[in-house]
Amino acid sequence: MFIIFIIGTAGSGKSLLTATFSEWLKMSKQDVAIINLDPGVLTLPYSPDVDVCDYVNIESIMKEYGLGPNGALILAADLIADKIEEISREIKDLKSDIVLIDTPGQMELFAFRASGPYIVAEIAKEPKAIVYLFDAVFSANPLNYVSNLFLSAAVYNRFFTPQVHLLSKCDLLPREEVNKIVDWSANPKTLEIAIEKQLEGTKRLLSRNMMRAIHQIGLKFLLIPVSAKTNEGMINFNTALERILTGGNKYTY
Ligand SMILES: Nc1nc2c(ncn2[C@@H]2O[C@H](COP(=O)(O)OP(=O)(O)OP(=O)(O)O)[C@@H](O)[C@H]2O)c(=O)[nH]1
Ligand SMILES: [Mg+2]
Repeated sequence: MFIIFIIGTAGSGKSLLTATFSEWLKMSKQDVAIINLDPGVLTLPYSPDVDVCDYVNIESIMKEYGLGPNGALILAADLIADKIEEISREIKDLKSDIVLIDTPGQMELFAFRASGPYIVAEIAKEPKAIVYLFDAVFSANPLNYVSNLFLSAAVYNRFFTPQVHLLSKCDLLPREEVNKIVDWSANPKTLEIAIEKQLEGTKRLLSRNMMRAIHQIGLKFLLIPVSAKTNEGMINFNTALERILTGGNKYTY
């Protein structure tokens, strides 16, 4: 069994990618299960095999503890951690080869609270990977791109789990723009040139030093462009995951 967490900022396309990639895997005759770990979600573009909403309910948490929606989401993250043994058993009983986990809309609830790394560690003692989404439209500007680079480095620093980086919603940008962002990720020099050209003052200084710091540590964030609407990039995404999780073998035989 392989466990794959889909992480990204709010609205970056986590849930739809979970839906599309699971369908793609099913078409390639892979045995896949989907877990929804977002307690605040109202509708999902897939039917989860395990749903955290069966364990915690945001509305009743708001009523019971007299909290607003954000306070309730924070408390829900801790309540989910408390239920991890049951959730983990449910996942194990599915006996699937691949488990895709859609994480909460607000990334910080999962990535930057104590419960997140605890959930990742306890959910299953199986090989894991994290998929971090760079929203293509947001990342088209070097300032936003560097902010996202920093967030993905922060996520890596929290989980120390192998990470795959995707440029999501790439159907929303012209091909040249997509190639430009992918080039920034493959070749930091081109990113530096874009920063020099398009930014000035403190924004330029900060972006340049932030990206240099990340590259000096040796962290790599090569982006694979994907679209959950057109299925573009699913093969490359799958190959990157296979490489990380199995050293190049198929998930199942
Ligand atoms: N064009 C296009 N739109 C997309 C793509 N992926 C997601 N979207 C749209 O972007 C919006 C957000 O997508 P979601 O999949 O809900 O993103 P999310 O990260 O799960 O969002 P939250 O969980 O609410 O933070 C929806 O309106 C999707 O239809 C894509 O590949 N292409
Ligand atoms: Mg979602």
